[in-house]
Amino acid sequence: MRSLGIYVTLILFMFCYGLQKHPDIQELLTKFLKNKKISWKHTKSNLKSSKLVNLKVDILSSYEVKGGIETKKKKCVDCSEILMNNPSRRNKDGVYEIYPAKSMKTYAFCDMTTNGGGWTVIQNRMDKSTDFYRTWKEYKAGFGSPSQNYWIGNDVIHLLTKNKTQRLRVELQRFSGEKGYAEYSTFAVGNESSKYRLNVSGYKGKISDSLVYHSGMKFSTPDQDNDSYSGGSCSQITHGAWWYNNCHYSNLNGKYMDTATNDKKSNTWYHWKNNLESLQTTRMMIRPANI
Ligand SMILES: [Ca+2]
Repeated sequence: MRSLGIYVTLILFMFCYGLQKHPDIQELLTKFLKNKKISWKHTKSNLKSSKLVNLKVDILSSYEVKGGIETKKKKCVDCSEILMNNPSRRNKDGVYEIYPAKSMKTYAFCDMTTNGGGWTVIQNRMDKSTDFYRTWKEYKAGFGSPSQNYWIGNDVIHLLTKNKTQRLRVELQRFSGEKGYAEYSTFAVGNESSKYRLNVSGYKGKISDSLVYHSGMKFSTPDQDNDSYSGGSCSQITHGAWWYNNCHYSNLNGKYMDTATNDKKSNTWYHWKNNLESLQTTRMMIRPANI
């Protein structure tokens, strides 16, 4: 009896301090984790026995699993879809990858905070480091950096607004620090053959409307005059690229000034203060209207 006790004690010793991996659990884990990008390691085993002479033992093994189960990455059309698929992104503003079309990947700044988030920023200006006086081709493709100054591109804006009714939110800040916004319940931009024609309506907000005057107009750049002013190019005269009419009440892609200046060439929103004051920051962002 005494020798059996020693024998069992030796087995116990092996299990308790040998840190053996439980074979069944190992097999289950291996099967479960097959083809998954995940790493795991055995960390601890415990043996429990009620009597020294009883060889029926329970072994508890624990494993530390690192990584996550690999799932196929969904290609989200815009920031609202990213948020819908991954609610943990709420309040996490930043640059995200979006797919305005299946084969078209681009990067956008997503406002995941304002009024529930899910906004795709299509225009952002914060300083003069990026020149916005650019050609048709550059406005078509987009330019700048999504985390700083940028225009997302007219083709992208068209793709994002062609299938679902989009809401537009324009956020402005004066050099005095005063902030304001305008929202439009409908915002859409046509394709290139329509010259990216603007369709915008349904204003509400704090800075008065200065955009509906441009609804129905084609986009114009310094090298493409599609405006309704017969005396010249609004784009060249007012140093911007916009859906000029005869010529503008808003010119958010106009020249960036270092201080508040009344100048028709500046990035301005006329009806906010009924002047052509240049603005310190501007942001245009869109989100499906049904959110
Ligand atoms: Ca003209």
